[in-house]
Amino acid sequence: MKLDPGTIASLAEHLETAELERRAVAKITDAHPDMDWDDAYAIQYAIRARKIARGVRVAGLKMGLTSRAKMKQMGVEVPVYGFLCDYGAIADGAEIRCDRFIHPRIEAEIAVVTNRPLRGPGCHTGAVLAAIDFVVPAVEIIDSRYESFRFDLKSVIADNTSAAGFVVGGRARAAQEIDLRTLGVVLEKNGEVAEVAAGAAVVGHPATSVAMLANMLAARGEHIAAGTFIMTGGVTAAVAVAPGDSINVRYQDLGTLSMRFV
Ligand code: 0L1
Ligand code: MG
Repeated sequence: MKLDPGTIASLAEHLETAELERRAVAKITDAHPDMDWDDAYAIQYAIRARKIARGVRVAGLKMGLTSRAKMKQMGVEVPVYGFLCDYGAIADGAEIRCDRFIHPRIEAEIAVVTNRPLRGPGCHTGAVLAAIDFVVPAVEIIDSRYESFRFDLKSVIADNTSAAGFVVGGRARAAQEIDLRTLGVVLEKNGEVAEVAAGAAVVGHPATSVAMLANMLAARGEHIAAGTFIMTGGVTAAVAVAPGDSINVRYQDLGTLSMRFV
């Protein structure tokens, strides 16, 4: 690690304050160009510890930058992970106030809930499929705390991978009932098709994304506990939303999620 504990703590406070005050800030690598991957995750974990200390509950985990579309959109090559907060849960069909966020974007995702622990290293797609209790459709609301969504990978990891909210609903299905790779997704914004994708957009298979998560956690001596809700990553590029926008995301075999931004 390149940053000392005091700097990690102050960057965690800086980024969390930006989130809570809905204020965009410069990417932190501008002031700390030497920070490394361990520093980036240390800042994210320090943000998580701050929230837990205030009574926030971790609602699940997320993988980010898992699709080619997202990697291309953001100019990066490696997936990242973060955590979801209880206060980010939004009901299907809700009206969502844009002033809760700085510059929200949405991503259509496939989420899973596990029914047994998953441990790396060596976790693989088959092990994940055996551990999925059910699959549900989800939409993530991302809201980078960085000005104009301009960041690099280390800055975005520290910023909890832009996590801001999530909508879950539709129809829960067993993983054996559906083919997660060919599962089609159509994202409509204001009645027009904005994005079309299939599950394979997520590192080839959404369950592979979960295996990658287990293997990344293993590097920190952690695992995915049974009963964990996991967003496997956007199948599409992120779509910007503004007051007045109405969103429908149609998932093959899993129903539709809807929301309106005000
Ligand atoms: O969930 C995601 O893929 C977001 C990762 C962070 C990058 C971004 O803000 O788009
Ligand atoms: Mg996402």
